[in-house]
Amino acid sequence: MAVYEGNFVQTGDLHLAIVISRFNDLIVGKLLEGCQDALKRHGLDVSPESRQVDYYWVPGSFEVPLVAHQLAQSRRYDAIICLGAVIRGQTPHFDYVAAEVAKGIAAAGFRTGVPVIFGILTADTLQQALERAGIKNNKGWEYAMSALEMATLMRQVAPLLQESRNGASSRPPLPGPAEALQTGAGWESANGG
Ligand code: INI
Repeated sequence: MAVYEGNFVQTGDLHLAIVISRFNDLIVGKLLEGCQDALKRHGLDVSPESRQVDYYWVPGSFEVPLVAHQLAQSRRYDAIICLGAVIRGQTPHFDYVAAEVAKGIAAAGFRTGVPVIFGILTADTLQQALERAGIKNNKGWEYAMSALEMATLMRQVAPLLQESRNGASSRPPLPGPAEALQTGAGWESANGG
């Protein structure tokens, strides 16, 4: 058995990007503060001179996935944190904006293999958003912790993929879907057939 998990201590050589939506900047500014606080307390340099953390500003949450996807494709970063706030009371198209942003951020991660953290706060009211952005707790902290955990985990997962691509895996690969259909392998061998 092997257990792989991320950690919050091997942060010295991580490179992160934070994509920040300006819309609802009262809320998003607080999320950014929480996020920076967590990163700093885990050893990352978040200063303006930082070579570890870069900041990318976009007009609204809707624009976040495009930038996050391109940054992930650049392969410069171990993780990308997306920050924004979509508040139901402020827009009749809340559901469209929130759903598109969630889908876009998930796609950026899936397509590139780089962790892209969903730090888009969705709330019914401004009051609720404020509570989650510092009054009661600060979700920005959680988003930063998720980024560290995923970045350090993926440093362990990525070599497995590389090994299997090089044919150097210590375990024989399971057949892929097409191969399994052709040969009937997979289900039978897994079940003693
Ligand atoms: N952008 C947000 O980040 N949050 C919102 O609540 C929001 N509202 O209410 O509309 C919002 N709209 C702007 C949107 O993200 C785009 O920037 C804009 O539509 C231009 O593409």
